[in-house]
Amino acid sequence: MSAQMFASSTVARAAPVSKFGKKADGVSARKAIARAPMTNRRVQTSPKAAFTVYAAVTKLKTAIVTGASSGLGLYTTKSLIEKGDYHVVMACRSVEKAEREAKRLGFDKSKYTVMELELGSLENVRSFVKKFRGNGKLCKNLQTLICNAAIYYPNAVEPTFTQDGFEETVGVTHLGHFLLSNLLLRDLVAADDLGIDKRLCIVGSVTANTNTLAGQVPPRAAIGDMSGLANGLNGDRNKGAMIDGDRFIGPKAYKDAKLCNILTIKEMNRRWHEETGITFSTMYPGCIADTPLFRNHTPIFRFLFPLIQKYITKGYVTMEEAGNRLASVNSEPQYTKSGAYWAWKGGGDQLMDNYWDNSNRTEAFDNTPSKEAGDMQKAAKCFDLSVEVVGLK
Ligand code: LMG
Ligand code: NDP
Ligand code: PMR
Repeated sequence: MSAQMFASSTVARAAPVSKFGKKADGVSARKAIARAPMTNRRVQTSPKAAFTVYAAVTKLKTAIVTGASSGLGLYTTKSLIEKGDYHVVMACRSVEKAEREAKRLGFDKSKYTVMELELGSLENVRSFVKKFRGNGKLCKNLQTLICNAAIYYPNAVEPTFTQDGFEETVGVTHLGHFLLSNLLLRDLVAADDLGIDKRLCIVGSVTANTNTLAGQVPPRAAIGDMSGLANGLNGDRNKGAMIDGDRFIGPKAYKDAKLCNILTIKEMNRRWHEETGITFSTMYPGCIADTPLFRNHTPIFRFLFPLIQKYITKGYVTMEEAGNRLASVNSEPQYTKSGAYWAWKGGGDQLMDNYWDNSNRTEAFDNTPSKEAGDMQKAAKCFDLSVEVVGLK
């Protein structure tokens, strides 16, 4: 990929530069995708013969899931494996934990591969991509990248830092994924046509969306002029460790990172959807109030939070249900609208006027982003700054 790929002014909105553009044979990536044989859609006359041929030609689609060793990522992996036609790359910081969890949930060994991915190290992200490319079969069948991992320090008063010196919450949850998804875009485009479109999903959150009640709980997400990001997020508790350059606040760093996740998808969609055909999406899975994400909260919070979400807001969803939602967004035909921010009805997780409507909890809709999450000038600026900070330019 050339540096040109990322050269986009936040002011001038030129047509996307053609960077996936040419495959070895000079065919544009989009056309190459369109022309690839639809191997798993062949029609046969005899059912038995059809089955034999189907089994022989059907390839497992590869899905990469980051943070697949816990919570939402683990149950998304389970859901994809249960679909039958996926091989999941569990991209995890602890290979041992991921193997243990896969075994605990009884995953079919032929349906997953655990690979080490430490999102707090740019070098590790690059080496993950290299190793993934080294596995020709998995790489060739790449259908979706699911950026799910995150960390949350609700009570932190002092920032901690990634190996590259970025404030850790944003470093892992936004910047690590930003580098990963930019690098793997090329592989998504080049992968075989598996009879289904390619997807790239970064998990968002209601708490980043200030047009919801949950998003109004202080401290609210706000990335301001992004001066902290521009300076590399390496300040101290008083200045420069937050994206807005201001004083460090643990829970705000998480909500800011989730805001960047949403903005990244909106901007990737604007830049690349048309050219690559990839469906870019983000989503709010519901309030999975009992995952280890809240491990650093007080015990009283961890006790009350699931109860309140279950019985009062009704925003609670199980890890299983949330996993099905994220797996569906990456595999089902009803989620091919690129640039969408999916949320599910019910549970007080949407805009004010729908708050207590719990009559239909299964229907997903493209949620209206808050002013900041839908600000395309900010999306472009955040993207360009992130490109510089992770060294893509
Ligand atoms: C703070 O801690 C940290 O202090 C701060 O530094 C920062 O880290 C922040 O953003 C993170 O967290 C949280 C602290 C204060 O809470 C606790 O540690 C105590 C546990 C409180 C649990 C609150 C969970 C809230 C979940 C949703 C609430 C829904 C509200 C109801 C809907 C109303 C809509 C109009 O936490 C606070 O912010 C204050 C806590 C106040 C709790 C209010 C809850 C109201 C409901 C009370 C009913 C209780 C019944 C229990 C369950 C019933 C089951 C039958
Ligand atoms: P968990 O803490 O259960 O899972 C987070 C995953 O991220 C874990 O696998 C964790 O690894 C991994 N991870 C953390 N740090 C790193 C790192 N440096 N490098 C690589 N992987 C890392 O949380 P959830 O399942 O709840 O969260 C999943 C996603 O859902 C997040 O994006 C979160 O923002 C989002 N979300 C969650 C909500 C909820 O209510 N729980 C609500 C809205 C959104 P390890 O297993 O080693 O800890
Ligand atoms: Mg919230 C309908 C109201 C609603 C919903 C759906 C959530 C989801 N929360 C709601 C309301 C409230 N919360 C209210 C009124 C309060 C003040 C009492 C409140 C408090 C609260 C705290 C302290 N809520 C929290 C916290 C957290 O630490 C969680 C957080 O922000 O993590 C980043 C959280 C959440 N509330 C939610 C959801 C989904 C979360 C977890 C968000 C995430 O993981 O991205």
